Amino acid sequence: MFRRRKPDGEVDSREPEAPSEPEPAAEAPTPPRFDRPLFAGFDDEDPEAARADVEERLEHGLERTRGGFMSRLRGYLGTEGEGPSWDDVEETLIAGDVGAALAMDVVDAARRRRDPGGAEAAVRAELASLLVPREAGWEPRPAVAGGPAVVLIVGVNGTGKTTTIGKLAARYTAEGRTVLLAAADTFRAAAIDQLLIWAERAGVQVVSHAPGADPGAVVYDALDAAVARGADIVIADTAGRLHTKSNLMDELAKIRRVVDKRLPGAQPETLFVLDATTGQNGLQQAKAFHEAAGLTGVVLTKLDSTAKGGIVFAIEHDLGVPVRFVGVGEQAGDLLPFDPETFVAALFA
Ligand SMILES: Nc1nc2c(ncn2[C@@H]2O[C@H](COP(=O)(O)OP(=O)(O)OP(=O)(O)O)[C@@H](O)[C@H]2O)c(=O)[nH]1
Ligand SMILES: [Mg+2]
Repeated sequence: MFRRRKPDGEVDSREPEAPSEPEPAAEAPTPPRFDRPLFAGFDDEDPEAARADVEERLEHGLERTRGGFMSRLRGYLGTEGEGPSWDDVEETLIAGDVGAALAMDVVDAARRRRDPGGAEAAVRAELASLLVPREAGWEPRPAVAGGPAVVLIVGVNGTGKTTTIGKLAARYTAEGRTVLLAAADTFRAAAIDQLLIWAERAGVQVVSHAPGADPGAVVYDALDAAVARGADIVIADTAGRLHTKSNLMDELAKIRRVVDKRLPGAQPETLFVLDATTGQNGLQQAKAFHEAAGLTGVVLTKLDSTAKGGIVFAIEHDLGVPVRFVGVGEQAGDLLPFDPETFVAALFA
């Protein structure tokens, strides 16, 4: 089923529909789908409770990592007597996806530190120092008066882009913001339908064109619609798979030009979605996207599915770009805001 662009530039932004199912009987409009407590880290009411909530959920999401390389690491670092075998520490960091060069640097610096807190405190401090500084409570903000905040979600196929958009839409809606989604992954018809399903769950509108349509035109129309409707945030899904890698990068560059044309100075947040289970490979992809598209943040998905969460340190250190959220499951509430201190505390908890 194709969602066509109507004549005169009018945007087709219908509610999602099930492709070939018979029409369901008319139902009352769905009530608000999400309670605020579903989403971790709202801090307008009780910042301490919000922080504790994120920490608890993160510890749970990091269970595999904590039982995996972190458990071994803590075992080596806790050795009494003459101190740890630093070779074992280094190997364990590499096994946890911190990366070979970085693991060596961390160990060298930790040894030199002669931390009065011991080897664990030294490694912990060195790991924490790899994470880039950031403002607390970051969120996408409009850069142009009267315009929406613009978020482009990019990354290779299957990493969790569409799911992350669904989670973000639900989260920001629960915060009381108006979210509009742009179905700019027009490469596959199923991608549009998947976005529509998430949009329905979150109760947000989608601007979509037919499969195969120009993604730039979808984004342009979404920005138009957002301005007309006074939406607070536009989040654009983009293709993770095109015929060639250069097609993919060209398309992203074009989408950015379209944003600039429709909302000059909009400074879109370009969030790279990285599947934590792909480890150092994923990091190489991130670097390629960063060169081509200028990433402003990373969303690390499937952290719940890996025992090697050390990739966080490698990404931030190598890219110099902050992780903004981590995905710890497939449900709407399974996206946690990322805070370096909380993350390191959860790893070593
Ligand atoms: N366990 C877990 N699964 C996740 C997470 N995020 C996404 N997934 C799953 O990963 C799979 C791929 O997610 P999608 O959102 O379709 O990925 P995508 O990047 O949009 O994929 P393409 O559109 O094919 O490029 C789905 O089965 C999601 O449920 C996460 O944080 N944890
Ligand atoms: Mg997708």
